[in-house]
Amino acid sequence: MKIQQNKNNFLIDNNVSLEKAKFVIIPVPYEQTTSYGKGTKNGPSEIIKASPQIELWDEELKCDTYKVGIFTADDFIYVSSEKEFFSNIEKYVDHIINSYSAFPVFIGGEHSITQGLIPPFQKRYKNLSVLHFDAHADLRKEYEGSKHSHASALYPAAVSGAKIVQIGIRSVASDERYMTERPNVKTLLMNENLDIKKLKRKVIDELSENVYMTIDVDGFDPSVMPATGTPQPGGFMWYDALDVFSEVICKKNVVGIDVVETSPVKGFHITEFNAAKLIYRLIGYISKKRKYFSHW
Ligand SMILES: [Mn+2]
Repeated sequence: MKIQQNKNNFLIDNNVSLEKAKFVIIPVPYEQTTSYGKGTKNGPSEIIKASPQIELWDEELKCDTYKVGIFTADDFIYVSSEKEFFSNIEKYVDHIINSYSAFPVFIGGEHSITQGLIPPFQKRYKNLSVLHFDAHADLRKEYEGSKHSHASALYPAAVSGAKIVQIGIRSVASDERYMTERPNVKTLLMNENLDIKKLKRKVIDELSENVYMTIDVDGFDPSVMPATGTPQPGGFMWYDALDVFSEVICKKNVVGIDVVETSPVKGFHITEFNAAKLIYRLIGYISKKRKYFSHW
């Protein structure tokens, strides 16, 4: 399976090969089940398009993180059917994480892609837990006739028995509430966890050592990430979210990340800029954890 380079690179055009890269960005412009605002299929390309506007020198981490090598893979696209897409993406992710050492960062697309992203990590890493950052619980068995719905993004992982720690949650349907009562699901409602220091402690206590992070941009407050299909008031502010993400990356072994549900609005660029900055900062935290730069 040959992984082609994207015609547009995240942040900067460089000639790093996937073999040498420390990070691989994988755009997944999948959109089949969005229930309200459409446009997540344009999320990855607009985030990548905005990314060269982000300063390469990271003002928090005080380094040019990109120098570690970031490879941008070609879009992983939907061809014919949901069933085929999810079976293909699992094989693709399986191949990437078992053939290359680059840390994978997936950009969605709608949140259902996470259903295909997590299983290969569960095969590869023992006792994988999931940090789920979202306004919505996404634990419905199916929604509007599809079990691959964005509203069911975490359902398969939950029934697989993986520990799932949900933060930012402020929208739970009555027919998915029973899922939040499973022993392996910890739903930390936003309104009950406004003290970030305490929240960080709970999150660290609940997660296992190996962690996959799935970040729906609607977990942020709409003032931070306004362009998303199903927004909810009262989400995470920028620095609080970074505080939680950096803590998890520092204390655990984070093995993969996805950032989903950016739904670009023409002429209104806040969300794709902020998502690009978020992805670069997360790459920075992982680089720091792995001591890719000597000054850390
Ligand atoms: Mn959501």
